[in-house]
Amino acid sequence: MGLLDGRKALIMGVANERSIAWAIAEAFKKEGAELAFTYGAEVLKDRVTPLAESVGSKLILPCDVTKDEDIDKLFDKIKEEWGSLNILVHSIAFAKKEELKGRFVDTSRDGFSLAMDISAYSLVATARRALPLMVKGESSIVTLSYLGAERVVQNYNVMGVAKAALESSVKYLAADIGQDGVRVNAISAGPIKTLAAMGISGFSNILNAVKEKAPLKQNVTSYDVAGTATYLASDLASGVTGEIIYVDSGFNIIGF
Ligand code: 0WD
Repeated sequence: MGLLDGRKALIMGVANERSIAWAIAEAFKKEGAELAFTYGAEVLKDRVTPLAESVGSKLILPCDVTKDEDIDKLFDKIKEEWGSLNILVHSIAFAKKEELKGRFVDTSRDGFSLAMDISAYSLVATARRALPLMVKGESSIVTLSYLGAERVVQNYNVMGVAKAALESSVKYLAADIGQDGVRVNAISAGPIKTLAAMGISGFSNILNAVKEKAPLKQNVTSYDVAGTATYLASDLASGVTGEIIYVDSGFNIIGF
């Protein structure tokens, strides 16, 4: 018997097989979940489709989270095909490359809004549409954050501010929709070499620092993150909501 037998999970944020969302999808599949996927841009369709099909998914839908009509259509389709939903994985973030280097003080108005919109507001926008479909007492929303939300990480800049908004949104959402029997949590993951991470200037220095200083003396993999996502999505975490859970080899506890 799997931890997620009979559960329906919508996975948002697979760009390729290195994506954290993909490792989560594989782990969910292993535990018996039925999966649907979204892709954020038409260019990603050809990459996401074979991956989704390899885990038996028939629902592979477009959704650019900056467009309300895309989100509406996505959840209309989920309602039509599934009727209900148990798990929403939000593994989406974006900032313009030029904002992920240099001085934070130089952040542009456009760059700030775009990072906030895609990386933080999209959680609220998708949760609102998911909520009417979610099964009371058996539903969970999981998003991905990073330590840069609460500490200054060089070059992470506006994305750190967006992650702070995301983590706060997790708490406000959890408090708001707990009454609907839906839990909301974030995983604050250690650095992992993915497409999104490669956009951060000096990312390999971050990987090296974690390996050297974290209690476990190694970097995490997307499979470490997927394990915690599976727990949060399952009934094992039935009493857990509004939390930011670190999966970072313990790096966040280290002071001087
Ligand atoms: O070190 C890391 N990789 C960490 C990532 C450490 C801690 C947290 N995270 C977070 C990221 O900030 C993000 O929230 O994990 C989440 C997933 O990131 P990832 O797996 O590292 O990166 P990636 O495989 O690039 O997936 C992010 C995806 C996008 O990929 P691209 O590379 O095309 O930007 O977010 C999606 C897209 O699939 N995305 C969108 N989806 C819908 N609408 C949009 C959009 N407008 N923009 C980006």
